[in-house]
Amino acid sequence: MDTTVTYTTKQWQEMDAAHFLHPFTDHKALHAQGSRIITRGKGVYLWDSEDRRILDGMAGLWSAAVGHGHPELVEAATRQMSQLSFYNAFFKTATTPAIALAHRIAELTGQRFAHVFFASSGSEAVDSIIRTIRHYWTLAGEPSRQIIIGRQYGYHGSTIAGSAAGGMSDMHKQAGQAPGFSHIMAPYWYGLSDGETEENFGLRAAQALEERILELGPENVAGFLAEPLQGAGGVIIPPSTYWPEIQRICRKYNILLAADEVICGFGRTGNWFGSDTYQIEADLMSVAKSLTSGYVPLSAMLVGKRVADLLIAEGGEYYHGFTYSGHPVACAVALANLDVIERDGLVGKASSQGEKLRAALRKRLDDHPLVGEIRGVGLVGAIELTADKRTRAFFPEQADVGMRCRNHCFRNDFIMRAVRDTMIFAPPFIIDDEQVEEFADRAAHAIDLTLTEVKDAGLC
Ligand code: PXG
Repeated sequence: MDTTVTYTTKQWQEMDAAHFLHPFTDHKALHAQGSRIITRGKGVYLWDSEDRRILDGMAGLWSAAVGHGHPELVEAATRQMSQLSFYNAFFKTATTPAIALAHRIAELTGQRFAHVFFASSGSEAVDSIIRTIRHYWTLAGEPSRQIIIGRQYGYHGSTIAGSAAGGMSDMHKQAGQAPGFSHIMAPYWYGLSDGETEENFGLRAAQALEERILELGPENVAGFLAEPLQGAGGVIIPPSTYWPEIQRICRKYNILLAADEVICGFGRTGNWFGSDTYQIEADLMSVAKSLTSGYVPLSAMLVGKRVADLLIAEGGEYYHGFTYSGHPVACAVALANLDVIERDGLVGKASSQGEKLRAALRKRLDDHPLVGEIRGVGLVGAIELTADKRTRAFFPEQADVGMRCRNHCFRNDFIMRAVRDTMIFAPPFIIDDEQVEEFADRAAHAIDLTLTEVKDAGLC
């Protein structure tokens, strides 16, 4: 079936509504409106079934680091599929792309993470981390250490374990709460501070971890799981005081620190890992998204020395794995993707283009009545929409101002995500100077349209 021309847009929308259950979607609302059908992509742009060109400010879903349609990744997939489309790694076998990729990732971390376990999604990598942490403590002779501490607004995927570790209360309500998880406040200075300085707030938010460990009893706490910066929770960038204090607390109570680098990993923050940007010394990391630029599903759990030494020294069956752990095609695409990122200096570009993008946004929006803050690091950022620029007051939740702004973006062929009333973005690393200006123009236009709508609705 030719999936681009066989049907009209309306026919695709009808088939979509009849059969395709979308992720994280109010299906009733979507069916009333109809999906936008995306048919192709190149660089920072996507095209829909009406041949409208869309500027993709979210890189797919935080993933397309090298942009859409990169021929070298396509070629790597084709070559590997022709040679060996799949073989597993369960029964004393391995494929060459999986070995080469594990080796390459270990090198990229400077051998701080010398062991790599592959899965397909970020959720699976996180799930692997949780069970590996618990297994570690059993092997270490402290089996009572079961509790994983996460954070409000943390996002760690949508499996039962991922959603339980994350701090999204709506997900907890639907999925049911799994035992063995606890959550502390987010280091969200803009949204949660009591007027204290950013540095003091960062310390307070980190010390919530120590308080919780003492409440639960250190002998019951297995690990702390956190994104270097919180992506899906609204691009919450921690104050500079936050991570050093978290690190101190983890060391003091001997608990394992796991960095969920699914969004940050492989350049997004302007360094290879978010852990480099914030000087986090984690025991385990999860990566996905930019690992293959999202061309094929692939994720990994990276295991540091403390855990690997015990796991390997003790031996005994490790009862965990997925059919596609180390899928050769996915690993071959990842290797080609890392080649492109390295050769084209895309980690440095994420940093330099990110700075240009924030400057372009600030030039247009710093004085805008609807904008409370513009923040970012590398090529991930956020624009806070506010009802009152002076007090940074939030709009009432039911006013859905973020969603209104997202709709204006989308109608005008531009993609930013809304989290509450925070507009977030994470474009491909290959975004050039002209596209940075286009991005800022489109964002400013959508925010202007939102202001008019919000005023008309009497919300400010
Ligand atoms: N950890 C983090 C930090 C993530 O951002 C996952 C784990 C789960 O990955 P998978 O591949 O299982 O989806 C993620 C995923 C959004 C959005 O709207 C973000 C994600 C997924 C879907 C939507 O921002 N991040």
